[in-house]
Amino acid sequence: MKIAIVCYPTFGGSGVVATELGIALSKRGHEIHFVTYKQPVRLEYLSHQIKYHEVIVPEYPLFHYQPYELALSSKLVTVVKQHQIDLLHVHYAIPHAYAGFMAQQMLQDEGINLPMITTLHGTDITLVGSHSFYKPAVNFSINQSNLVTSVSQSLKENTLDIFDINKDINVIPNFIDFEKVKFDVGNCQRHLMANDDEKIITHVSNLRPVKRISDVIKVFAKIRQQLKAKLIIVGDGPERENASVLAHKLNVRQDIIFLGKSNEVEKILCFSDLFLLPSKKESFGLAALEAMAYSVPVISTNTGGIPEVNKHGVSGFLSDLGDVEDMAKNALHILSNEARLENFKVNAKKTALQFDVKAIVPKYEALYEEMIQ
Ligand code: GMT
Repeated sequence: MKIAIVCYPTFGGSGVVATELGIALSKRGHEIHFVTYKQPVRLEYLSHQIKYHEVIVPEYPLFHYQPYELALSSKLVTVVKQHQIDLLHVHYAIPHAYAGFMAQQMLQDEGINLPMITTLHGTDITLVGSHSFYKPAVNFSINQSNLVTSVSQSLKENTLDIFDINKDINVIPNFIDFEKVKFDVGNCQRHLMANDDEKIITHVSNLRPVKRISDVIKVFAKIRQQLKAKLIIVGDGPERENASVLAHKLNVRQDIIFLGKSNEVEKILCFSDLFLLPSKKESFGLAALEAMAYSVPVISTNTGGIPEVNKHGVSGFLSDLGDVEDMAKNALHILSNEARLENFKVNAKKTALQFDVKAIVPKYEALYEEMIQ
């Protein structure tokens, strides 16, 4: 099949999933066309099976807001016609499903049928899409999609609660390509980050308020009272400064390393002992799944779709939102006994293996087949 994928090309989970999906589909013989404003960060190579089409929005002083949806839908029309695209897969409803619908309409005018599948990722529903500024347009474009998927059962339920949806939502969880999960001893340089007698705790996110970075720091400070440890924070965002201030206040700043944005998270995960994800909302928690794939147990909240990924008492522990006491207690339970830590590491990986790309991608392919028939 020839598939056009629209996504955010940034470090966010939806862009990562869309990119990994495109790569996996290309390896299964499909021709993939990414249509977005920048080459996706995880898209390291282009080939005859993977192409990237840049959406350019020229600055024009009359416009206070440059019309990205307009440029995207026009670009889609061009790409679909030029490459005889069979179907369109948009990731993240805003504004992609909306632009996709417009492209469908324009193509229909020329007698071209372009089926569209929309994958809902989380904040497009729970944070941004539900705002009254966007809600009617998001509701409309979800209903106009030929097929809709969500990355967890929890997100499906949220969508049905918040919007007036008149179609079935297929749940297809996010995934990991285990062929890429390799421990390269040369790259796994634990000694650069911590001493042998220190545990390494990791958090990866875009440091937005929804991620509750202050809880990450508070949990770490409690752990640090009981054992030697370093906290590595990967990613950047608006809460970074507050996190640093709180770390000073709790007297743990010297044990925290802020690494900033990175697309080599595996180099950190390979030597991490524990992963913290105390999010307020999380439709899935791809960062937790990636950690588990590298045998890192997860201490998380029990919000949204996280319980569908992190299994309480198996791959880590789940706590109520904001219960930093419980999170620290669970973290210390895992970290304070080497045999127990090893057991959680093994089980984290086993749990993650249920989300192997090989099991998940055929589910998308089945929907594509259904759509183009
Ligand atoms: O988590 C983020 O802030 C990024 C966001 C995105 O849209 O890129 O992530 C959402 O989609 C991911 C991939 O499906 C999920 O793993 C995240 O849980 C989800 N984030 C939230 O629901 C807050």
